[in-house]
Amino acid sequence: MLMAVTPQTNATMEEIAQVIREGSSFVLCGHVGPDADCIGSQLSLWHALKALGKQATCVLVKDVPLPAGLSFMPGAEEMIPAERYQGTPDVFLGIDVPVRGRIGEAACSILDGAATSITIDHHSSNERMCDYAYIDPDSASASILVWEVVKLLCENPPVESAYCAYAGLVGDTGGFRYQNSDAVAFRAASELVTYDFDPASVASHLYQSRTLASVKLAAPAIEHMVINAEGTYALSWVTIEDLQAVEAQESDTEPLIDVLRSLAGIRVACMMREKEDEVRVSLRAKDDTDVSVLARELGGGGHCAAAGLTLHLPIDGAIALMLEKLDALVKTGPED
Ligand SMILES: [Mn+2]
Repeated sequence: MLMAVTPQTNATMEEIAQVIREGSSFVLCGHVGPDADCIGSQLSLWHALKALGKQATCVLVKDVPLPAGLSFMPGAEEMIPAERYQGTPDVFLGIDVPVRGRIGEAACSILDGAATSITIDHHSSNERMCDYAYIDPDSASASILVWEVVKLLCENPPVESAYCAYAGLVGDTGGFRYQNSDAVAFRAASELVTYDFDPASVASHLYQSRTLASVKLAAPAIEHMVINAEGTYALSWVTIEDLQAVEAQESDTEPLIDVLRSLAGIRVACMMREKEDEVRVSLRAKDDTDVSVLARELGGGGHCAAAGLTLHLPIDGAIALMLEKLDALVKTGPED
């Protein structure tokens, strides 16, 4: 681990905890297209704020229901779309998100109205969105950073805070399978599971609760799969028609990239989803190949091993472009 926090970081955990202690009303917001870490890290802190008697609301960037697979987290039912939030909080908390571009207009105006603002995150970026920022790209999840703040705030953190932080960590490490599963992540996990909850229930909710439509979508994804001659990357896609054929929701496509990633020899997996007038692209690396560089080149972002982007192209054009970019990416080889 060479670098811990980013240059955008301008506050310690303790300074952030102090700003939180002084506030009385809070809005917590994650990124668009929330995942388990995004929801888990917000809710972990939300439960702590509630335990401290603070007024706190978790807002969703878009007015769409939470993916069904994430609603198991305690407090998820109380999250509201940002545009329905009324008022101006003392503190805006951007959690698992470092840039305004990923929180949407409604949350941006809450942020602008807040007396002060804090980012706790593990995505690197060149922008500082909030007054106070703690951003550690080496952290496996945002939730274990949030957990450190929770422990500074609460002498006895509520079990829900630990549960949600653990769920975020399991989500962002793929159940401790990805390269970000480092000693810090395992230490946090071993501490979190001392709280009174069943760790296996998190795995069951995240990995063994797929919809039938989602499992059926693996068929077209496998059918479309393209693997390069060297067998080092796999690309596939599902079309709007594929989704309609099995009555799938957008969130049903999430686990498909794991089908590609599971192939032996594959270094990079690329899963694409056709939408109304764009194509959503997910990239994953199994070695040190930095897929976030490619994502950023095409207007997206993310981490070294997990990144995403949106192409405003028809699906055929998007496939051709990604094949060309992936050829170039795997030619450069992983960093040593
Ligand atoms: Mn995250």
